[in-house]
Amino acid sequence: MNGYPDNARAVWAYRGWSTYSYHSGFATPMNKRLITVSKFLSKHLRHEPEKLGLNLAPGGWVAVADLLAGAAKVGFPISREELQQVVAENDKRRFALDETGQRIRANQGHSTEVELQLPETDPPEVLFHGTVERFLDEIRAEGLKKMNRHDVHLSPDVQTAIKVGQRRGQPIVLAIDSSKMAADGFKFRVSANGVWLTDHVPPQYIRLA
Ligand code: HQG
Repeated sequence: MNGYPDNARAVWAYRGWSTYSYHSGFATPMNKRLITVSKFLSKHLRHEPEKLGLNLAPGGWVAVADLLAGAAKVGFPISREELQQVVAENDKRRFALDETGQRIRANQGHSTEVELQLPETDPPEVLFHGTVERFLDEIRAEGLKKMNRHDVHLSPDVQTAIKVGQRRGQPIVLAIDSSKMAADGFKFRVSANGVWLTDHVPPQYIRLA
């Protein structure tokens, strides 16, 4: 890995950085319910749609009516208003309604089989990946792998990558030479909420940010 010191440098400068998030971090009583709904939606729209009797259509879409019926059936009733509020206010725009408002999907983050129908897109010069120190040796050896998800997730800016890394501890931010990757034939897609997706990032394109 280029520019990789013996002891990986933690991003101490960002210590204490935190933000409001529906999935983690600071939660006021008022948004607690929406956090719970957001987690429920992530679970079923990304990972286990079958638990609500749902099949993801191409693009990851399910009918809102089916989702609400499935949720009620498993004892987690959600109102249409709550659903709309989560879609509109979710900190990372994790979910989207289609133009008719009758279908909903997770914008990214799936582990279940789904064709998201995102077009290949030229990436910016550099992309970022937030991780933690305990993964660095493996990342240095094997590059970034998609692990349990469909794709490797990359962030367009350092702040977002810090947030991603912080989910697991003291964040380490890696910079990815995405323009070089694209020139070498690697494909990139970008989700509706600005997460860059690719299949694998070999170690030679990775350095500490
Ligand atoms: C690490 C969240 C060992 C990788 C976030 C990461 C993001 C390796 C973890 C989205 C490795 C996978 C995705 C290798 C990668 N050896 N560890 N070769 N290659 N890793 O959660 O990128 O809140 O699947 O560094 O904000 O952390 O769900 O991916 O730590 O956008 O909407 O293996 O999930 O969004 O973890 O996060 P994840 P991620 P949501």
